[in-house]
Amino acid sequence: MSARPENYSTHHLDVLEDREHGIRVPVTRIDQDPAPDGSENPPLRVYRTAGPGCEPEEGLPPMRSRWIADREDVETYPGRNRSLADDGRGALRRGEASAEWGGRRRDPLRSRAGRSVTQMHYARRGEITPEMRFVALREECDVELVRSEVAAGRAIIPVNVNHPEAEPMIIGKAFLVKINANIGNSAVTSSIAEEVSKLEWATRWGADTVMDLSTGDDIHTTREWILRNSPVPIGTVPIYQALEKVDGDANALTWEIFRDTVIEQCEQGVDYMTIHAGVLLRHVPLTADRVTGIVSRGGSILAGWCLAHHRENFLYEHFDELCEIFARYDVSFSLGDGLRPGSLVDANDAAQFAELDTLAELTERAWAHDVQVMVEGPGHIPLHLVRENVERQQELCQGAPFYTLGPLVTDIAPAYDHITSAIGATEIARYGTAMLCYVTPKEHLGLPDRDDVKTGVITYKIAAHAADVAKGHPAARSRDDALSKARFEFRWRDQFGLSLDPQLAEEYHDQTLPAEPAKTAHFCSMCGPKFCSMRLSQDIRDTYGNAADQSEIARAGMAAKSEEFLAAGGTVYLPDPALPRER
Ligand code: IRN
Ligand code: FE2
Repeated sequence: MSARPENYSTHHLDVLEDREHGIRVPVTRIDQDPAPDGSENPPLRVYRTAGPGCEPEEGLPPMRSRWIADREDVETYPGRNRSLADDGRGALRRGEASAEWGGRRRDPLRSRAGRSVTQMHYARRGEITPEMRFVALREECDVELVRSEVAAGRAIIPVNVNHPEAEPMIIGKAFLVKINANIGNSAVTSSIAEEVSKLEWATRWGADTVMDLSTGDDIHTTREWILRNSPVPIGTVPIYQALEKVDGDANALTWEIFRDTVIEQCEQGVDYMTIHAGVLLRHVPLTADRVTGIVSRGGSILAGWCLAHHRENFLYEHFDELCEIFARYDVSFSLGDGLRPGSLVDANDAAQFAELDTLAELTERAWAHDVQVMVEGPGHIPLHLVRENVERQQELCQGAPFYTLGPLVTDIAPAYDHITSAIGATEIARYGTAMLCYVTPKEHLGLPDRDDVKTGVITYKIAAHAADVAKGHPAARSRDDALSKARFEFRWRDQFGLSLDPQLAEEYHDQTLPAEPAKTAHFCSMCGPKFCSMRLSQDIRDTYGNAADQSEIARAGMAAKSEEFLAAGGTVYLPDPALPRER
C-alpha cells in the first residue's frame, strides 16, 4: 500500500485507540517545536478524512467487514466480502469492474439480510455498534450521545453495508459541522484514475463526504472505483443515472427504471442518495413567478415529468418502497431541495417552503422504516433571512440533520461564489446546519478544476470550523489556540503546519522572506523586524514578566518603548530588539 502524502512535514498519520473494543481511528498528528523558553508544545491530533491511502487498483482494506458480518447485516457474507477482497479487487485491477458489477439485477429482499440493518435501527434498540464507538472516538464525545442522537433521527451515520472501506462519520448538529465536495462534474472528461485522484484530493484537504455526480458511459465503473477507494461516505443523485438510461428524455422515466438504478447503486455501496421526492405536482406552479425558476437539476427533471404526465412525482408515490430498499443496505436519504431558490429575490418563497413541508412529512415516513435521513437546503438567501431557514427546517423536521448548499448571500460576485456562499454557510451552520455542500469559484461559470476543488474544500473548512468555534464545540478551538501560540512564539514551521493550507501559507511567506532561516526568525514579513507588534509585546513580557495586570504591562511597555525610541535618537528607525534566548 502506498503511503498517502501528508500535507506537510510536521504531519503524520496516527491513531486514536479504544483498546477495550478494538477500535482504531486514523487521525493526523501535527508535531510542534518547543517554545522559546524550552517548554514543550504537545502535538495536536486532528480529525482526518484522508484515510490511510492505497493504490487505486487495490482499493482500501474493507475495515468494517467484520462488524458487518458479526451483525449478519448481509446474508451472503463471507462470499460477498471475499469477492470484494479477491474477485472484486482483481476486477478493479483488470479494469473489468463494469462486467463484474454492471447489468446485474438483484432482488434486495433476497440478497440482503431481509430486515433493517440501519444504524438507526440498532440505535433505537439501544444497541451500540462499533460504528458508533468509532464515531465517538473521532468526535471526542460520549458514545451514548452518538447512539441517542442517531436513535432520535437528529444525526446520521451514512454507511452502506456494501461500502466496508468507509470510516464511519456522523452528521448532526451535536457534532462537528461536516462538509461535502462534489466530484464527477469536472472540466476535462477525465479517466477513471483521474476521478479517483479527485476523490483523494478532496478528502486530503478535508472533505467529510464526496458526492459522485458523474455522468456518461462509464458511470458504473467510475463509481465502483470511487467506492472501493473511498474512506469517506459517497453520495449520489440516482435520477441523473436513471435519465441516462432513457437517453436524456425525462418524460420516459419510470419508477421501475429509477428503482433498478437505486438498487444497482445500493449494491455497489453508495452511502446516501439525493432523492427529490418533495417536488410535488401542486408545488410546481408556485415557481411560475420566480425570477430564476427551478435551478435544481433533479428538481427540474421531476417538475418536467410531473407536468408532462400530469401525475404526482413517482418518487413521492413510491417513497415507502424506497425506504424498504434503503433499510436493507443502510443507505441514508438526502431529501433533495428541488425547489431551492436560485437568487436572493426568490429566497424563502412559497415554493421553497411548500417543498420543505413535504420533506418534513417524508422524514417521518423514512423514520418509520428506521431509515436515516438528512434534509437538503438552499441555495441563494440574503444573510438576514438565512437563520430562519435552519430554524424552520429543524422545527418541521424534528431535528433531522440539515445539509445546505451554501447559501450564497449575494448574487453579485460570480468567480467569488465560494466566498459569497461560505458567508451564508457559516451563518446557517452556526444555527444548527449539520453539513455544508461546498461551492467552488467556478459556480455559475464553468466546471471546477483541481485548484477549484481545493479552494472550495478549504473555504468550507473555514466556514464549518468558524461555526464549530461559535457553537462552543469542545474539540474545535484547540487548533486555533495552538496556531496563535506558534505565531506569538515565532515558530513559523508550526504556524504553517497548523494551518489548513500549510503549503500556500509557506509559499506566501517565502515570497517575501525566501531564506530558510527566516522561518524561525523572530519577526514576520507583514511588519518586518522593526515594527512587529507580536515582537514588541513579547519583549515587554520578557522585561516585565507575565503580570496579571495587563494595563500595568501596557503602561510599562509604553514607557520602555518611549525610552528606547528617544535613546536611539528619536528617529523611526529603531535599533534591533534583543532576540529572546534561542533553544
Ligand atoms: C445540497 C443541498 N442542496 C443541494 N445540495 C446538493 O446539490 C446535493 O447534495 C447534490 O450534490 C446537488 C444536487 O443538485 P440538484 O440536482 O438538486 O441540482
Ligand atoms: Fe446558484
